[in-house]
Amino acid sequence: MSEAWPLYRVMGPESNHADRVEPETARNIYKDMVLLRTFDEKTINLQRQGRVGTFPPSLGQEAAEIGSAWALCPEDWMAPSYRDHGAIYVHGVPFQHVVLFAMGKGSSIDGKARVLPTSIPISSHLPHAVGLAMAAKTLNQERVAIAYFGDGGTSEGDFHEALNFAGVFRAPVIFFCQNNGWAISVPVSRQTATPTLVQKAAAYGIEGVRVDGNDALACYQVVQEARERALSNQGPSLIEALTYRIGPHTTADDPTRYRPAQELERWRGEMDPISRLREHLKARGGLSDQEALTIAEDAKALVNAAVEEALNAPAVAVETMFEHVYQVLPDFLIRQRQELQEVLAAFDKEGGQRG
Ligand SMILES: Cc1ncc(C[n+]2csc(CCOP(=O)(O)OP(=O)(O)O)c2C)c(N)n1
Ligand SMILES: [Mg+2]
Repeated sequence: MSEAWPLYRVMGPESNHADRVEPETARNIYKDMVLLRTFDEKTINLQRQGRVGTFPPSLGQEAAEIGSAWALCPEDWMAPSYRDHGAIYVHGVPFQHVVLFAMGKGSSIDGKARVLPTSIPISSHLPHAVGLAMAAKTLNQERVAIAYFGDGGTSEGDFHEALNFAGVFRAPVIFFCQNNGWAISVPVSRQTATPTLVQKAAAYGIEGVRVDGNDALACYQVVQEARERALSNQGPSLIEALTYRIGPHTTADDPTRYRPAQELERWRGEMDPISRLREHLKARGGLSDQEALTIAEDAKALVNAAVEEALNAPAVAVETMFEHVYQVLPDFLIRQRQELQEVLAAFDKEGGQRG
């Protein structure tokens, strides 16, 4: 059955689509992928030192995150999940914000970029993306919405409801599923009885595309094409980006307890998304060794400076947990906020140490 859904590839010997990415865009994608990995490695180290809370790394998923987000326009809406630090950064959330968010000291939204608050509940943001897409369609606005989620997300009712509604009403929305092989300790083979995730598109009468999720240029092109379809009233797309979560689910997880180590080798080696793009760009004359070194050094400097600043930033006010969900806060939440403020005030009065 998976032969009916061939992998869309741009790079490497098994390429089946021409490379249509502008040289400058391709370099920028590479730069942001290096930045994301540098940020990831740094944040994991800080977590191990007890200076950052639980963190979900993107290691291995840089191409899917960054390549896809580069195909969007700033007017488009993005509904991210907890692992999508790279995508939100590309879509306009300042890097400083991304760092503060990872450290639990800020929100993933800055009020300017069209990015929804990061969704921790699995797939609950998919209907929101459909709503945003329907609003754009109703208002004749030239924009799409994209939702990022994982393989595990396809088992949620919200996934099926969102795809069904979007299919019926031709909502200009892109469902971008990063199939990274695992939903915490549950392998994809226990997530679904179908050989692929993309084939679920057929049940909802929408376009389905299966892409090599470690091929950044392919991820860019498939999202660009899905965007064009959405804007020309051809409806939504489900994209399954086949990738791999090299690291743990979060820093609180130990994958050696459920995952065979040899599974990692290929994904760390020949399939590594960053070295694949670097070699591709070098081969087409779009990057020299010296430039690659400079990009790596610049990424380190940027990450170190942002992290330093974030470490020195004050802790976020607990009351912010009530923000960004409702435009007008319901009475019961106003009461809860009031109670919380009273408890905190009493705590402070007694000289308690917060944080
Ligand atoms: C509605 C809901 N159910 C369960 C959880 C607990 N949970 C957190 S992450 C996760 C696995 C998600 O896996 P996947 O969708 O593949 O995304 P990945 O973590 O691999 O990026 C689960 C079940 C949750 N956050 N929300
Ligand atoms: Mg997963």
